[in-house]
Amino acid sequence: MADRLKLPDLPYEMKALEPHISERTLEFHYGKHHATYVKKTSDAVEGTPLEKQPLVNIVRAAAQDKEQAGLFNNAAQAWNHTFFWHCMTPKGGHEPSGELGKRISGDFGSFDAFCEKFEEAAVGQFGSGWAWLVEDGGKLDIVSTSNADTPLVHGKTPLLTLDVWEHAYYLDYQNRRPDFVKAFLEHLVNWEFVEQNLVSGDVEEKLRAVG
Ligand code: MN3
Repeated sequence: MADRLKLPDLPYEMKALEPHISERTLEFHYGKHHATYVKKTSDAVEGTPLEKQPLVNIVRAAAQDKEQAGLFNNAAQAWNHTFFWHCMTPKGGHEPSGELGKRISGDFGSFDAFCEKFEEAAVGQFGSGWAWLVEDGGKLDIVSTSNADTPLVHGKTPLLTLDVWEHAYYLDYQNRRPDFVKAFLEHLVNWEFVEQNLVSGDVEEKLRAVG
């Protein structure tokens, strides 16, 4: 049983991702947008059977019920954002080696081919959404989702994500989403986190821990 949902700590300082993502962006993106998704989710489940459930269970339960679309949007955004923060680290972005490097080369041809396909998904997502590296039936794949939608409810295991809502980059890059995507891949991706999602332990436990 989990405690009442609260905004998880960022895994780094607000200014740690500069110059690629500014402190000001994180003050709004984490401190306002993410905080609001968490608060609305927490308020919505208060006094319901979902109240003490881990966030990932709330996301999946809400996805099953059309009348819970509002809860789904807030809960999925709360989960997606926490996952996204962990996908980045200061001085990240180095080409992954080891098991993950092999899997990326095997399934996409090369790391460069992976980057090209991920960029296409992130830049090509029309309007608000997310680009993802997922594991799907034992194979790595890249997908994009709209608004709050998340691979968690499509039977895929999220390994890496990038938020391409305008609020993620507008203060730093204005309309230049491709520059934001490039900076993410070249300087920010926490491949150690991605590899942990891929190869170790109980995936469900990891997904619960993120929330
Ligand atoms: Mn966002």
